[in-house]
Amino acid sequence: TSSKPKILVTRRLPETIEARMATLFETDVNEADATLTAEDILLGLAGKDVLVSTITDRIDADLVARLPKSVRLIAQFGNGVDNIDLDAAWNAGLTVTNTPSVLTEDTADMAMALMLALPRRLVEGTQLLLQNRAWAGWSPTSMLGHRLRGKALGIIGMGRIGTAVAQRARAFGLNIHYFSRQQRPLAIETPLGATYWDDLDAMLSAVDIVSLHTPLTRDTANILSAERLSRMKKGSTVVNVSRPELIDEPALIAAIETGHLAGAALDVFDNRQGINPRLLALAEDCRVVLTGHMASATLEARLEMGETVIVNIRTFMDGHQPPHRILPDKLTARGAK
Ligand code: 8YV
Repeated sequence: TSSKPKILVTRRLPETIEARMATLFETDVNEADATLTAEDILLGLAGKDVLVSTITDRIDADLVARLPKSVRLIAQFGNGVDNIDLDAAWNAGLTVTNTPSVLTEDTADMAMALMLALPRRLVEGTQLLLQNRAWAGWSPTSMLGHRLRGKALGIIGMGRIGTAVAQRARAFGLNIHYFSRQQRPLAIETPLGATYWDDLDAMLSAVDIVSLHTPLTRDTANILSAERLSRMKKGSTVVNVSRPELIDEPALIAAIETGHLAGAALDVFDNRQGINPRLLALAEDCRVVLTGHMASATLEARLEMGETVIVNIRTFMDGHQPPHRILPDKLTARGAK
């Protein structure tokens, strides 16, 4: 038997990453690329050292309790780890790592793309041409949208991604407001021209666009509750490239239907029973822009995420502290969904 670390990879990864993993580790990849059941994960992990997981793997307390003793590391291919019951993992003596930083800029780009898509009617403009198979030609009053410059953007969660969004938003002439666990140091805040709010409700009633950049934890679940959505300005919008559970989705849909909110641009939405038909109807009406969890979906980010997973595994298996270990005091673990 080889002394190489034995790893189970639950989803297909870019070819070059799988190839590198295959040379470095005894690698078992879920070729089917469909989400594995808990039973399949357990079967696949027999005799393994490492589980390479993604957001689609639900690693709850029950699964953690049943993991083979040989498994000591959960190396998440991804930044958010809300699919993992961190408390259970830590209590079981497991190390958990993630792949932050490498997807920050791409995710922030997508937030800007969504932020622009709504007021500049990007999807509607394309659909119109496709439906008519023709263009009616320019007119002074056709397809008027709204200017982004000068609007107030409220960022919820000013970590790496929130800060990258703020940098971009500043270049677009937005006035930046943010709510975060802590105020950014002035050295960061000043160049961003950002206003810190310690009261989320107050910020929500002052901004035109709300963009979510907080991880999903026990504390942040439903952070945009029905009550909070009702505090938002009439005609304002929501952008979400984080997690669906941060928003009371039925309340968001209702707020757009009644016209209280002008719309939403969502890269993440509740898909447990498929896309809510009312959300689809709003998308058809171009008041909602929908994409399917694409914010970090660039080849470049995926390759760097893969490399980061490899570094985490190698350092851990060499007996060192992996660079992207998630420490128990870092987050309030929410536990697996
Ligand atoms: C990843 C994400 O693709 O990194 C995250 O938190 O949401 C996604 O962009 C996914 O998590 C992969 O596990």
